[in-house]
Amino acid sequence: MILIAVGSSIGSAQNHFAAAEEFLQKQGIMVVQKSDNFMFPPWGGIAKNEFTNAVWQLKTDKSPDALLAQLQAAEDASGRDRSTRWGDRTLDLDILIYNDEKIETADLKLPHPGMLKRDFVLIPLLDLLQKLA
Ligand code: A4P
Ligand code: MG
Repeated sequence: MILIAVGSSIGSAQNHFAAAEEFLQKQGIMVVQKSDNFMFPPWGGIAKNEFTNAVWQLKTDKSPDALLAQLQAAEDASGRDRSTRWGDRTLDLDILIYNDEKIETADLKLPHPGMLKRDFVLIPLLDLLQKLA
């Protein structure tokens, strides 16, 4: 199972999420199930806006690295400004798990190290798992 965390705190999250789904589909990355969208206060002390967060299940033959590159391209297409880590963003797409892959490189950590500590990941994740049950 491939799961990603989806987040937005600048502009219309609905629009960014819809554009991301279409972008990924064109690259052969299918969104097979989506949690509801949930609103959360900004976490981490740097972002200032409210976030919309969700978790999506994907289906793709792409490797973890190739998937990450496409997620970053989708973020770029939304006008993402990367100058501030943890800052507000139009679109953030983080890989949570990619089957049972364990990866610890500078560019990709799997499973995502913060996923079990963040309510903005866990609550959408539970919603998604309920939909899959
Ligand atoms: N990277 C390493 N592992 C992964 C992975 N599993 N998935 C690297 C995606 N990327 C991964 O990410 C920084 C680098 O992480 C990338 O170059 C990639 O190679 P980024 O998206 O450019 O920057 P970032 O998102 O600011 O950093 P980071 O550490 O991913 O931050 P988070 O954890 O995403 O936190 N509050 C709420 N309520 N909701 C949010 O979604 N998000 C953040 C950002 C802060 N506060 C939030 C939220
Ligand atoms: Mg990120």
